Parts: sequence; structure tokens; C-alpha cells
Amino acid sequence: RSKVPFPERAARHSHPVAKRLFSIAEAKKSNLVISADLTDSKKLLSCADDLGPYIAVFKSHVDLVSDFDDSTIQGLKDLAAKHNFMIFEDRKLVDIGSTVQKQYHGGVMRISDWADIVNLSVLGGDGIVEALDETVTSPDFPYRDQRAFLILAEMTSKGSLAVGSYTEKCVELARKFPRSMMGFVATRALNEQKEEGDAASGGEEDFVVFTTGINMASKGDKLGQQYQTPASAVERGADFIIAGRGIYAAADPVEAAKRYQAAGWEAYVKRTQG
Ligand code: UP6
Repeated sequence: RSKVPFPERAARHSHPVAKRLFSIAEAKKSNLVISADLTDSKKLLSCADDLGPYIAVFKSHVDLVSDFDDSTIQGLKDLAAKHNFMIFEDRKLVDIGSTVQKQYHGGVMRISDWADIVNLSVLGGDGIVEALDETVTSPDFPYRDQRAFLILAEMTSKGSLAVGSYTEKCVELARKFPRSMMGFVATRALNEQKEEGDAASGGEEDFVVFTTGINMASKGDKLGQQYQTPASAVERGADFIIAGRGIYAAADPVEAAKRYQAAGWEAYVKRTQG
């Protein structure tokens, strides 16, 4: 759990995307990520426009948007600029290196053109990480220093197999590829011991932790999802809290976003000042 405040982490971090992320969070006093799991472009873009002021990051699953096209991408980019948030495509890439390079840079979704942050699974071993690192650090890559990845190191669904040595392997790979792997999607901080020491010695290792499965009103859903509150997640080490249905399916999503933003920020202030 990092006790270092965002402005300091922004200043010290070696990755430009992490720097920008911490700066946005600080400027907006928000560590909230909306998981906008909406199924058409109009709803997706209204969600981004309505909630934009309260979030640091907008998380999409564009493969569930039925009418996804160039105008969806342009709309998202415009709103990201208007409201100063980053875009995170929750693509969970998982394949051999050669395939994910083509899925990430190019392909039907052209993820690299618009998503600042993308996540991946290391089920297949080191190759996927090596491949994506190679793509974004290549001199020909048009978005150099503007793109980063999160390794999906744990999952919130019941019976998840992403535990123990699997999760440890994720940390090992993030350590090996700091130019592209900025942190994790996990339910807690994963580098407990090393991180404290590093913070004192200049913070060479500062993984950013995004936590899904955040809900203030429910413990889970019928399909195995398991929730925790913003306070509990941040206490366990989440830097950014990701909430979906808790916000977009609420009677008043704007009011809900403000509540989650306040709860997440309060917990962050408590952790970093306490
Ligand atoms: N997500 C999880 N758990 C994980 C990884 N990802 O819930 O371990 C994603 C889901 C969804 C969002 O794909 O987009 O986070 C959770 O939405 P919810 O808040 O509506 O449950």
C-alpha cells in the first residue's frame, strides 16, 4: 500500500502515463474509474460526458458496443480531452505474442489509437508481455510514451484461479518490463514489502493498482461477481477504484459518481496522511 501522495508519485514515476494519471487524479481529486459497460455508442458517450467531471479514467469494453465505429472512438477522444480523463480499454488480451500485437495495434478495434491504458492476462507466459512491450517501445510506434498496460493479476469473480504463484508471476513480469507495464488490476497492493523500502529510497518501483468489483450497495451478483467498498479497496492498496453497475445502473448516476468519488478520495487521503 503506497502511502505516498499522488503528486509525489507523479513526480517520481518513471512512466509518463503513470505521471499523467496521478496528475489527473490530483487535479480532479478523483481516483474513480467508471466501468462503462454500456451496449451502444450513444449511451457510452452520454455516460462519458455526464460522469466525465468526476472520474480520472473511463473504462470501456468496446466489444460489447453494438454500433462501435470511428465516431465512437472520436467521441470518446473528444470527451477525454473535454473532461481530462484517460481511457482504459478492459480488453484482457490473452494470446501468443504475435497475435496480441495485431489485436492491440491495428485490427477491428484499433485499440492503440485511442486507449491510453489496456490490460492483459499472462496465462500464456512471458510472451504476451514481451510482445506488447516491443510494440509500444518500438521507434515506429506512433504513441510512444503515451500508452501503458496493466497486468490482470487477480480477479474478483468467485473461484478465480488468478491467485498464489500466478499472481506472483504477474508481479515478476511487471518488474521486468517497467517501460510498458505500469501496474495491475488486482484486489489489493501486491508488492507490500518492496514498496515500503522503495518509497524511502526514491520509489524506483511504484506499481499502480486498479481495483474492480467496487460497489457501495451490493455484495455481489448472481453470476459470481464479488464486491468490496471503496474504503476497503483503498485501504488494501487500490490506487484507483473501478465501479460499473454501482454507478451507471443507479437511479441517478451523476449523484452516485459523486458519492463514489468522495468515498474513494476520502479513503486515499486517509491512507496517505494516516
Ligand atoms: N472486471 C471485474 N473483475 C475482474 C476483472 N474485471 O469485475 O476481476 C470488470 C468487468 C466489468 C467491471 O469486466 O467491466 O470490471 C465490473 O463491473 P461491475 O462493477 O458492474 O460489477
